[in-house]
Amino acid sequence: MNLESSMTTAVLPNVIPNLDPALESIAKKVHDGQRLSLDDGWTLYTTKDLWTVLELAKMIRDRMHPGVAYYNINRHLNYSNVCALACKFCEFARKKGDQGEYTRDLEYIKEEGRKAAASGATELHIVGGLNPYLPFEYYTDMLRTLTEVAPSVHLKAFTAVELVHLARIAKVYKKDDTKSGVRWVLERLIDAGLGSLPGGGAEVFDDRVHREAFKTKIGAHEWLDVHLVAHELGLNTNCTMLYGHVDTRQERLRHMEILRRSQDQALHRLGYAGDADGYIAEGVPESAEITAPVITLSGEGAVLPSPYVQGAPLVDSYPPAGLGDPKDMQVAKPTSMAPREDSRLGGYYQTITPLPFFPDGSELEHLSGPAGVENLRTIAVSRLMLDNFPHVKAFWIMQSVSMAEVMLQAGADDLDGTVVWYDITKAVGDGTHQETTASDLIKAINEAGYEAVERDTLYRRVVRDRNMWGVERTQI
Ligand code: V47
Repeated sequence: MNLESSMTTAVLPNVIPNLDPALESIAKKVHDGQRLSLDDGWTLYTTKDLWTVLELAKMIRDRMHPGVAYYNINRHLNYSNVCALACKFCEFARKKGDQGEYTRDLEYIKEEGRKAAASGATELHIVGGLNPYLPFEYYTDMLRTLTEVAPSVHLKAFTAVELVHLARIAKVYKKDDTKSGVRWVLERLIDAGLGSLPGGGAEVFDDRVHREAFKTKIGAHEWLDVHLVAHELGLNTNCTMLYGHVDTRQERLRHMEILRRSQDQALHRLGYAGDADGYIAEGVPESAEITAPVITLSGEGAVLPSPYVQGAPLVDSYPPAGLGDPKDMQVAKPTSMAPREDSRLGGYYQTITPLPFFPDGSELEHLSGPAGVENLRTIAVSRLMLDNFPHVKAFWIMQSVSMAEVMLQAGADDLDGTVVWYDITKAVGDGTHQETTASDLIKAINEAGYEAVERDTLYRRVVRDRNMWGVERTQI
C-alpha cells in the first residue's frame, strides 16, 4: 500500500491526535494573508498542536523569504555599564564605584572601530547604560570617531531609553513632548554617523509589567514616540520583546499588537495602502495616536519595504585607510551591495527579536525563565502576529546557535550575528567573549535547509570577492 497516498486529511486526525481543529480558521487567514486577532494569538499560544503553529509560521516566513536565511558579520560595543536605572531583570547595570563598573574612553572606542573594520564586520551594535556622568558630546564624539576609523561599518546605536536620556543630559527634554527633544538628539547623532536604531529596551509594553520589572524606565508610549521620530527622520529601526519574566502570554500578545500598529503607521507614511475596515486595535495606548489603516505584508505577492540607499554604497573602499595591505588581512573585501529595485526612503521596523529572559544575576533570579519549546513557540507566534514585519530575528546569544537554527524552520529568517563581545546577558558565568563565526552561522542556515545570505544592517545583500570563510555550501 502506498502509505503516503493513504495519508489524506481524513486519516491524519486519527493518526496525529493533537491536530487542533481550532487552528483551521487561523490557517485560512494565514494562507490568505489576513491579520490575526488577539484571540487567534491566544489560540496559537495555548494549543497543544505546536507543530501546526510552527508550520504556519514557516509558511509565512518562506513566502516572504523563499529559500534564504540571513546572517550578518557584526560586533557589539557596550560603551558603559554605569546606569542610573535599576531594572529588576538587568544584570548588566552597575553604579559608579561598583566592582566591574566601566566607561570606555575614545581610545578604546577607536580600537573597537578598527577591529570591526579589520574583521570585515558591516555593523557595530552600540548600546550602554544611562550614564549620568557623560556629557552629550561623548556620544557624538564616539560616532564621529567610529565613522573616521571604520567608515565601512554601519553604526546601529542607542536604544529608545538611551535617546531619552541623551535628550535629558542635553537639556532638550520636555516631559509633555518627548518627540521634540529626541528629534534634536537624533538629528545630531545622524550628523555624526548614526545609521539605525537597535530594538532594545521595549521589554513588554504593559503598565503592570512596567511597574513590577522596570518602573524607572520609559514606558510604551515614550518608546514608541522615539521610534516614530526615528522613522520620520528616515531611519530604520528594530524592536524586541523581552519575555518570560513577570509577563503573561496575553501581555506579550498585546505588545505584538502595539508594535504592529506602530508599523502600520510607519508603512502608511511610506506610501503603503491598507485596509481600515472595522479593525479596532486592542491595548494600544491612546497616547500612541496610531491612526493608520491595517497593512499586512504576509500575503502572496506582497512587496516588502526596501532598504534605503543613501548615496554611497555601504563599502566604497576596503580596507579603510590606515589598515594595511588587504592581502595581509584575514577577510575578503565586500565587493558589491545589491539594493533591491525599489529604493524608498527608510523609516520602518525591519525586524522583531524576541528575547527570552535570562534570570541569572538579576533581581528576578528566583524565576526560571523560558526554555526551548516556549522560545520556539514565541518565535512562531511573533512571525504570525507581526504580519507587517519583514524579518524575525533569532538572536543566538540568548537562544543558542542550535535553537536559533531550529527557529529558522519556525518563522525566523535571520541569525544575528558574529557579535564577539556581549555584556548584557551571559550564557556561562561572567564571560563577555561570546562569539560565533560566519562559517558556524552559514552551517546552521544550510543545515536548516536555506541558502545563507550575508546581509548588512539594512538587509542589503553583501557580496565578498572570495569565499572568505572557506565553507562549502551543503546541499540539503
Ligand atoms: O534592551 C536585558 C534585554 C536587550 C536581559 O535590534 C535581557 O537588532 C534577557 O536589544 N535576559 C539588549 N534579555 C539586546 C537587544 C538586541 C539584541 C540583538 C539584536 C537587536 C537588534 C537587539 O536585552 C535589552 C533588554 O531588553 N535584556 N536583560 C536578561 N536578563
